[in-house]
Amino acid sequence: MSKALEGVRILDMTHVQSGPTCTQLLAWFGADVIKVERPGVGDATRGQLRDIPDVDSLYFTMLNHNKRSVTLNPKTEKGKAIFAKLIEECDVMVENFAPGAIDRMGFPWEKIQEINPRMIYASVKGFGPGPYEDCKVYENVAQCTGGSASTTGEIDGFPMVTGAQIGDSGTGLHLALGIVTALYHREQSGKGQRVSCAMQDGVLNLCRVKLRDQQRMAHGPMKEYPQYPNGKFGEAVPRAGNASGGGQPGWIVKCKGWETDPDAYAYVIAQAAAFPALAKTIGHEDWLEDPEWNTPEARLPKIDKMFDEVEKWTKTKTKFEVMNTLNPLNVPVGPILSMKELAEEPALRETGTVVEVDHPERGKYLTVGNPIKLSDSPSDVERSPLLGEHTDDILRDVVGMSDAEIAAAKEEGAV
Ligand code: CAO
Repeated sequence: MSKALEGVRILDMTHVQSGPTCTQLLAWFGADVIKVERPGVGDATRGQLRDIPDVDSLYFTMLNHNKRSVTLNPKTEKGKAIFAKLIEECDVMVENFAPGAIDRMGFPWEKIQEINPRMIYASVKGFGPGPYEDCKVYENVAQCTGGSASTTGEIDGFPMVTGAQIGDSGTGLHLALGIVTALYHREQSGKGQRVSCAMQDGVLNLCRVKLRDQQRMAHGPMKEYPQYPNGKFGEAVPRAGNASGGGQPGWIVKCKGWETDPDAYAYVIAQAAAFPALAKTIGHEDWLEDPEWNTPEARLPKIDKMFDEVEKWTKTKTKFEVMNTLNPLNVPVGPILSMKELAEEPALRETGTVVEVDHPERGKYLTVGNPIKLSDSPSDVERSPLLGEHTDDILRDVVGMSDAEIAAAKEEGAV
């Protein structure tokens, strides 16, 4: 079986998280991803949050699998010539430097197109065109400016960022889709094009339902929010704690052991269709005949009381017992799984979603593998490259340089 993106060559000028997430996905699907790094320095994340001295950090290794690393400084004379040749030989170029950095290297889009009209040039920036287009942006800035933080958190608390990297990895995912779409388009048009993703836009896209709610507010209170009917709505979509946000009420309830285990909780959704089964299980068969409880409308003003009753039952069961009891009854439910539990989960190991990888300097470590499964196109996880590990190979085989030319380029500090 061949890999889906075999034959696609990617000039990877990405660093930190958003760009590398994108090119790692493409590498998993079989693209030849050539990561260009500054000679002697490399992607800054190689040295960030290090757990083992002088060894590439997990931050770096977990975002740069299946890639090759070439060191190259396109700001030198020789480096520019090598870089131009790489642009000629690649199908896609991806970068997420601060605005203007690639232009300052001497390679604006017009020049890239001139060198290779089939090139797809993909960028992540913090913001799209507008007042903030020149800003540098990291994950939490994107979460705050994209609508996530203002809609996340305790009902009466301050805005909150989430652990999921929706600004970085989320935008990397968007960019990957833009790239394969442009590759598909190139099949017919024969031409490359620019693909741009702003982190603010990516986060807002993931917060789509909250912009929906902003408009719903004009037509009366949103009944699924915990502010209804006893609290207050302001002018903007409020934070809703752990309310499910959809049409079905949901909440996080304590499970057996919660006093000492910070993750002994489960999310329970009181979907109308499954309510009779839920009520019976928690010992509230009486609710089924009681007009105060037996319709979603009657329950709505006292959702908190309903979950208090659910919790009285869940506190007597472990989160897995809650899952195993309610799931067969069609009650939507999920245990709160810790990272430790996810790392140890056998089913995730079997599907390749959690993978153990061997690294020559750090030894074995766990990573998240490709979460997108294709039935006929396998995707294996291979360790990240050491800094410049493939410089000679790439200069020889892709750029077409002789050993003497490679030695001279090294001498000049171009690679
Ligand atoms: N050889 C020589 N120089 C190189 C090089 C190479 N191979 N690769 C990069 N550089 C240079 C660039 O040319 C640039 O120099 P100039 O500023 O002089 O033009 C510099 O290194 C990189 O600059 P940067 O401003 O991108 O890096 P930073 O660490 O200061 O900022 C970040 C990081 C992420 C805030 C910024 O890159 C950014 O806003 N990127 C876009 C948004 C983004 O992707 N954010 C998510 C990051 S993941 O959390």
